[in-house]
Amino acid sequence: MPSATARAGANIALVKYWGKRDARLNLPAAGSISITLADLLTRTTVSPLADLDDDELLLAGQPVSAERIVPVLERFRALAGSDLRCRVETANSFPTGAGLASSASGFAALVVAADAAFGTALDAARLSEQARLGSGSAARSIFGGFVEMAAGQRDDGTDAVAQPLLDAAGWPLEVVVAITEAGTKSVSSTDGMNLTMQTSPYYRAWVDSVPADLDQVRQAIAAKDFEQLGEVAEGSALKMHASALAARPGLIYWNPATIACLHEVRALRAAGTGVFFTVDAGPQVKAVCLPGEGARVARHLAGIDGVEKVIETRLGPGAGVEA
Ligand code: 2P0
Repeated sequence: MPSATARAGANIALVKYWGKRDARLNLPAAGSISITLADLLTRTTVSPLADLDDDELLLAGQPVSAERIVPVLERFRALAGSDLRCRVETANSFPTGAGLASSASGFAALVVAADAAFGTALDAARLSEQARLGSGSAARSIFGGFVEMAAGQRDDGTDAVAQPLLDAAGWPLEVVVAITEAGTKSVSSTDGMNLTMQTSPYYRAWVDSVPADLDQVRQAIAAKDFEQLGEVAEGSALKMHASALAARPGLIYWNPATIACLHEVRALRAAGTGVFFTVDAGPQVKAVCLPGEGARVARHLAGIDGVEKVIETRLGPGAGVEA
């Protein structure tokens, strides 16, 4: 069986995913809307090999535990009627495990490469479902541009998949990522959302508030209304963190530089720059900018004490196989 290589971009949610209705099938408690990024890429090669006893995973050339990817490969083996174990080689173009959504681009690239290697020819919705089983946010990285993930209603999760809303060229927003702490991660997203679900008095209110945000963000994207998009997206990020802060023990993902960046983004906006922020389960700040504003926002964020690095990117395409 030939090997196959795929690429996928990380994504950042504008309406956040934080909580599950079914942990075993990784079904989200609510929908989410994200943008897929062009330059924060995972590249993954899947090689089914006759001489392997177990699946193997190499991250940037180093052997690491294959535990999280074996179930994904098992499903492709079952679909293909194959028992071949795989060598999987993967590398990220950005820091891994620091709140930059490496599990999203990672599982999206993995399922697209596995689908090609095993010849299963799944359509995009089924690829999104397979990616979701690896990591909820990965379902969105199958598609480019603006993407909506459905919570779905079915118990088997076949309707909990993402779909594209608008491609990257349709509204070419720019994104600046301010890295305030490279290479660390306090509490994983999976653990953080479990703790929030189990202990935060604000969890239910958070979940109940998501559908209205989805409606408003869908409308803002259709109308290219940047002001409305930013207002709802900042609110979604802050509400998600508020629910996590109220868990026991409270989850504090931010550091002083994170907060300084949030204030700087609001100061830039007050002075006329088209920009809003969002923050995921880590200390990095993502600034979403109107086309042409990214370089200026990057200069400002790079000047903040505690910002180690800024990455400038833009909206990008969905996951795909490399020729
Ligand atoms: C998001 N995050 O919507 C939210 C906001 C982080 C904060 O999706 O348990 O790694 O694997 O489904 O996908 C990160 O959560 O969690 C995430 P699992 P995942 O982007």
